[in-house]
Amino acid sequence: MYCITVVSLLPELVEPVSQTGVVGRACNAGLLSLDIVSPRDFAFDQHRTVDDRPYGGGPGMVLKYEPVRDAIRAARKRSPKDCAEFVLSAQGQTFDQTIAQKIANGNGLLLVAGRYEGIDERIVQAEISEELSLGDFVLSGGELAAAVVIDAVARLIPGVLGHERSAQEDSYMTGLLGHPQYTRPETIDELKVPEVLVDGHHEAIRLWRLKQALGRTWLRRPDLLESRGVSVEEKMLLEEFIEEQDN
Ligand code: 9D3
Repeated sequence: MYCITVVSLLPELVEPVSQTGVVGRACNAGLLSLDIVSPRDFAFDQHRTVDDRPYGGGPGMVLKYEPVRDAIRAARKRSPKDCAEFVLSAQGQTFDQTIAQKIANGNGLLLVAGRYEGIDERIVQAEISEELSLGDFVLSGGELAAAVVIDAVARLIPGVLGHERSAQEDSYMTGLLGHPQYTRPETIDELKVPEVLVDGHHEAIRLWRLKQALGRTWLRRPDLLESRGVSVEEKMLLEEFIEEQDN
C-alpha cells in the first residue's frame, strides 16, 4: 500500500480528497492510505499555540517550529522508510508530471502544508529541505496544493486507474496537450463530430488524435514540443496540421 501523510492545521481541507473520485476509490480499495497529522496536537501550552509573530516585524503570523517539527516526526513514524518528503510553499520548485512520476515510483509521501505567512524556516533547514510550489500565484496555504499533488501522484500508482486509462495506454501522447473529445449526439446545433471518429478505423483515429494533440501543443504550448521533441511520423502529422490551419 502506498502511504501518504499530510502535516496540516486544516485537515478538513485535505480530507475530502481521500473520500471522493479516483483517490477515494484507491483508498477504499486499500491501494492507498491518507493520514493527516495536525501540529495543533503537538502544542502543549494553555491555548495550544501553533503560530507567532514574525521576527523582524511585518504582517501576519508564522507557524512555530516546535509543533510542526513534532508533527513531522509523528508523521514519519507512520510512514515507510525512504518516504519522499516535501514542504509545500510558494518558494519551492514548480511541481510537474516528472516530479509526480518520481514520487509515485516510491512507496510513500509526506507533505507539510503551511498556513499564514509560512512556517519557521528552520523546519526547512533541519527537517525537510525540499519545497514544492504549484506555480506563480498566491494561495492562502499549502492544503489545496497538497490535494493537487496527492491527486496527480495517486493516479500514477499501479492499480489506481482501472480500465478508464492504464496511464501507459496513451504513452505516445505524453508531453502533449489533449486532443479534442466528443460524445453523442453526432450533430447538435449544426455542429458535427469529425467524421473519422464516427466511422474511422482504429489506426486512422489514432493518427487524427495524435495530429490534433501535436497541433494544439504547437499552437498553445510550443515550449512543451521543444523539450519533448517529435518523431518522424509526428513531424509529418504536425506539418499536415499546419497546412490545414487556415482552410
Ligand atoms: C502574500 C504573501 N507572500 C509575500 C510575498 C508570501 C506568501 C506566504 C504564504 C505566499 C503564499 C503563501 C501561502 N502559499 C502556500 O503555502 C503555497 C503555495 C502558493 O501560494 N502558490 C503556489 N503554490 C503553493 S504551495 C504552498
